[in-house]
Amino acid sequence: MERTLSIVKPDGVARGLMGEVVGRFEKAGITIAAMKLIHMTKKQAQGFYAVHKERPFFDSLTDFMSSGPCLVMVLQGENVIAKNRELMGATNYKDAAPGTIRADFANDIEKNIVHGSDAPETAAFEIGYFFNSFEIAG
Ligand code: FUP
Repeated sequence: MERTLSIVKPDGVARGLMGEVVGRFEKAGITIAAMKLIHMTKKQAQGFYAVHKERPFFDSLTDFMSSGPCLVMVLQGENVIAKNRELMGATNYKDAAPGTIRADFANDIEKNIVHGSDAPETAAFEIGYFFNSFEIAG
């Protein structure tokens, strides 16, 4: 059993894609153990993406992530970190496999609809960033 953090980013929420993304998780047999809407401050977005603080896109990315509400979710299941990343598709929508969320809906490398943790250590940090243990079911 594994857990991962998923985010429908501000562009996905604004474009009405929450139901689409959640539906794909449900159809894939992934358990949603927690979910809530949050609107991050710039500081909170900078903390979330601290690993990218030296990258040229950091300022723009954290502006975007604090520009509107996000749907944050804890997904649970066997191999769910990899499964979620498979459903999301590659970071750059141009490289994303057909049928993935990013291939189907993204048209910008930064505003790419969804986020998913990439490893067990990052999943633990990212889940703890948004949820306490009482908020996670299952
Ligand atoms: P991912 O794990 O697929 O979300 O991708 P990364 O952690 O590598 O990047 C985090 C976010 O930074 C991406 F979702 C979008 C943004 N990004 C850019 O804006 N430009 C880049 O060249 C790379 C990433």
